[in-house]
Amino acid sequence: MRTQVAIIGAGPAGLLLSHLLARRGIESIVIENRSRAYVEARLRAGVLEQGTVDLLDEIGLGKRLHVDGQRHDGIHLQWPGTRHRIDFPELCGRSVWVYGQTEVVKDLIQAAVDTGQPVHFEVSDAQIHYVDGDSPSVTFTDAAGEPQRIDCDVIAGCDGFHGISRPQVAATGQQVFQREYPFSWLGILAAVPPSTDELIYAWHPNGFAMHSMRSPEISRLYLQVTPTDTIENWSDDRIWSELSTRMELDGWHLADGPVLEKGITPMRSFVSAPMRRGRLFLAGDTAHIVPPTGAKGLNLAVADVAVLDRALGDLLNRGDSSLADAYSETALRRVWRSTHFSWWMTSMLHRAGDEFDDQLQLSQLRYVASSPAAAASLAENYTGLPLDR
Ligand code: FAS
Ligand code: PHB
Repeated sequence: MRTQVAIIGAGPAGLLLSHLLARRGIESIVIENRSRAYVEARLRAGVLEQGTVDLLDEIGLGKRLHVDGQRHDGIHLQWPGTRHRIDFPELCGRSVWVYGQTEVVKDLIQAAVDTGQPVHFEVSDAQIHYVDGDSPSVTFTDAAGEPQRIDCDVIAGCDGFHGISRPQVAATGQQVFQREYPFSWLGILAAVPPSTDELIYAWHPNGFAMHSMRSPEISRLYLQVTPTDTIENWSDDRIWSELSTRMELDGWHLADGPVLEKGITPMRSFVSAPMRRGRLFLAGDTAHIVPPTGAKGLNLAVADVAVLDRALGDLLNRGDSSLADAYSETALRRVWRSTHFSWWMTSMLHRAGDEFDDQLQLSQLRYVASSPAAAASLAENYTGLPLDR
């Protein structure tokens, strides 16, 4: 096969990039090693930044988001005895939307189907070739077991943290910055109406807890657990009991109900630089991972792709490589901003140290709740800085 951009990975990064490039008249082919049903059902992010929503609206992919998603004008920070609301529009003039990543991926795949965008699911043995020249290619085995090759001008590595793209960059010199946190998140999806209209991030002596949601009927909640903890240690009853303990507030009750899904996710910060090697460009989780406390993962993948789309547009439509040559540096500026904010939110809310650390965290929480300047800083980072910063 021959195309202009071979995209590895049909997650949010790869799918959105193919849609943006098509709007510039640039052809691409997406390959994905999982099935369509698998990627559409993979339970992940829940919050979209204002910039992400604006971009989806701009390209005509925001319709269902504004029907099934919910605009949120704030979040709550909580510590024993206090629940404080951060008012986004008042502090920074922006909001966020709660709309599951599963739904974003469904909308992006449907758009690919509607526009005839080639997406090959259930491929295997994908390999990247000749990225240092100007005729790179990707080989793979397709779902029917047939060997395939895509000759292209550019390869976009959108294959996530465990993909094959980052190792290609590592082979010619890579800087890795990472931090493993001494805790993980136990997440549940529950068939119970949310007990709160807006997200609650709660500091508690037992550990962090969070209340989010997916719809008026479905709740999404998280608990800080140890990094070696296993889901077998956590019965549904124990999960609900601990969530209730950590989020309790006079006069407020956490409703429980059937747990539909539960799992434990490790927490890490990870940045790999540069995000390019020759004609291979990395975007999304393949290049960086943030702890989900700042709701940045999916939104950072979108931000990478928005920058990469413009760069490839100039490169492939006008032969101008200046934005492509600046891509890694441009993308990494926002990666580090989101990485810092995610680390800051995580460090403020998760118990991991001694009483001295506890007092620092409680002081930080009280300061954010009492200082409009501190609250505005949280608000503008949480709702997302404009994509061009
Ligand atoms: P993705 O990982 O989504 O997509 C990469 C795609 O490439 C996958 O479909 C994969 O199957 C495919 N692929 C991999 N190797 C391949 C190969 N060799 N050949 C072909 N295809 C290949 N973010 C938040 O903001 N909030 C959250 O609460 C949150 N929770 C998360 C929970 C978990 C368990 C995980 C893993 C991530 C979570 N994230 C969260 C982050 C997540 O949403 C990512 O930021 C987002 O999926 C990034 O999108 P992509 O970069 O497209 O990577
Ligand atoms: C979610 O709803 O899954 C969610 C929301 C906000 C976060 C992390 C996860 O910071």
